[in-house]
Amino acid sequence: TERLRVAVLAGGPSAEHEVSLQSAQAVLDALPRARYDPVLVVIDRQGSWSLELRRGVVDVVFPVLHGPYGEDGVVQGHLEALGLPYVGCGVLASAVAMDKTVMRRVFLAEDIPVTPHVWFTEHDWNTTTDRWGLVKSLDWPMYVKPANMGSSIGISRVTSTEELRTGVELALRHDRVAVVEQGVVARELTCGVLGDHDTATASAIVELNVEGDWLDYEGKYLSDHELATVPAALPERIAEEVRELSLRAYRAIGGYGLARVDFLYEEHTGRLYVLEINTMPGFTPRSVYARGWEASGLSYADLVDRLIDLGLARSNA
Ligand code: G1L
Repeated sequence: TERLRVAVLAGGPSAEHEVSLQSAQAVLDALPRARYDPVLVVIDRQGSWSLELRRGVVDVVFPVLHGPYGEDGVVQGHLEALGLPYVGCGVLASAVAMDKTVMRRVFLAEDIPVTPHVWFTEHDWNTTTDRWGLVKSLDWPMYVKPANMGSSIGISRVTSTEELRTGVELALRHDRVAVVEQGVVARELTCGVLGDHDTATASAIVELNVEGDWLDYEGKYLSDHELATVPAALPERIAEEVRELSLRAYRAIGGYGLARVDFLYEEHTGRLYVLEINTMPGFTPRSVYARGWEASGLSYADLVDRLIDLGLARSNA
């Protein structure tokens, strides 16, 4: 039987260009040659593709891209327009997950708990006569972020009105919308989701044993995380709730293929908050996503296999 031609799409006009190339190599290495005939397609920093993709040239595309363009639905839409099957979430889920405010509004509409926060536009900030009023529902410390979560730049932890002002100004240099989140002291958990929109399942839960704040947030999840506990030591009732909320969050954004859902667990109140859903999580064999599935009995090679099958199944639907 013919081997499946898989284009692994990597690079892109993003700060994480190099990370993407390294991860793409891990995906390439994991593809069993008996079933797959892989080709690496590199998008350079200017946006040029090393190989033009069209039907007949490849059977399925595996995007391994980071940030705006790769992760926000733009590439997914491009592949849809070309009529090419691809792995992972579609246009809508990718775009929703990329915008912190839209993601939270979707979660709130579905009664999925999120941390207290507010959002406002650059225009709101510059025209209000009461800037303090914009955030008065929140307690210190607060985290100020650009709404578009393409990267970890533009984020600050603030503990006074003066720091708030500089933090908002920094965030608004990266996006026209800023989000201010209330800091919550809590354990950090993450859970992998895999499958189609309706029958997806959730992996073992991973705890990130990290000091302090969320400033290096992306780095914590992207890098191979030595300080992770797999599976997390949790009361069964909490573990069940994490898995259930993960699947609800996935369905709320219209997820397909995979996503990683990150949580805060406030131990003293027993409260769980969904921090975010990531449609293109770190994906090397040592990533928290892969390790969660490994603890659930799914190897990295199985994971890649399953994702490719799902990508093909969607396009046949
Ligand atoms: F296509 C998948 F499976 F959905 C997929 C693709 C890429 C999942 C996760 C990733 N991750 C990335 O591309 C990365 C840039 C975050 C590096 Cl691992």
